[in-house]
Amino acid sequence: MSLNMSRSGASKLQGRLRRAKRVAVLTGAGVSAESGVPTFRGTDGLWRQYRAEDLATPEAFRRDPKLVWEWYDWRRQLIAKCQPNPAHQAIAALERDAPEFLLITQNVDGLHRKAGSVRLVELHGNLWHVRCVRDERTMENFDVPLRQIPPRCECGAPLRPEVVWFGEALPAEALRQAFDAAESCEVFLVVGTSAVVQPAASLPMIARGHGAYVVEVNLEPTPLTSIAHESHYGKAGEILPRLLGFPSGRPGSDNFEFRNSNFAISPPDPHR
Ligand code: BJW
Repeated sequence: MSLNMSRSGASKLQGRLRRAKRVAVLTGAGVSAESGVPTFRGTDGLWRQYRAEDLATPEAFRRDPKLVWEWYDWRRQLIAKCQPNPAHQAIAALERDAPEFLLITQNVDGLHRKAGSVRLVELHGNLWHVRCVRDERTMENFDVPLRQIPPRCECGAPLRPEVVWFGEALPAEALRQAFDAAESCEVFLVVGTSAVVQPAASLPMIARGHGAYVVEVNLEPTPLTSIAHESHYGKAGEILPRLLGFPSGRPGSDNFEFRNSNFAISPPDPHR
């Protein structure tokens, strides 16, 4: 049962942000959905059409690198046409205002960077980076479509996408920064993730455990809803700019109201 109780009222987020020295944001596929990037687990999600075991594991790549690369080539072609949306832009604007800030994204599409985010870690890698399976060298590759499948390194060995598949370790430095931010931030904002994939899904719990004010934006309740101080249900591109006080995508305007989002706020915590 969710601890949140539904009632209309003002979000405390902007006040918390004004006072906060350290802010962290965790994003998932939902933040890019309005840019046209498919999510994984939604009604039209990738895992509804494809089996993760066939495409997003090291075993799948060893078994059939051509099939895996064809899938990534299709996604790269689709994502190459996508632009950041107001949710990406609001997060980039939030970073410009925050003394200490970290954007922790599970997304591999590169849209946060395109929106102007700088202080970010990509926990699950980047679709536009490739890695040699022989010498582990990584490089950028923006070929759309790919010239050959699988693409090859100068050394002749196949390249793989520089993304994190199930059963693989996340990039150590990115993970360290993400945990540090979760443990030290005063505000932790979670946007557009189903919060089922570990270890990313633990970060909001860790932040909450260390005293952060946790706010979630999603189309629907998630496993995080019960621990979030505020949950806002609706499209991130519509909710976030208003929630953060950048209704026209620009920082500084404070005049937003909760008209379209269903807003749930937790009961006050006497220990905070
Ligand atoms: C909107 C919206 C709108 C829509 N506005 N909202 C502990 C317990 C159980 C299992 C494990 C565990 N620890 C590890 C595991 C195993 C596994 C795991 O978590 N499995 C679970 C699924 C059960 N984790 C791993 O294997 C990880 N590795 C690991 O832990 O290694 C340990 C190790 C250590 C040392 C040595 C070796 C190993 C790796 C996880 C890798 C995940 N990879 C993928 C693919 C990346 C590459 C690619 O893109 O091709 O990452 S899977 C996929 O899921 C992708 C995503 O980043 C990730 C999360 O998905 P996300 O972003 O949450 O998307 P959705 O679709 O699930 O949700 C979208 C949300 O948005 C929904 O809630 C919508 O409602 C919402 N939404 N439109 C706002 N407009």
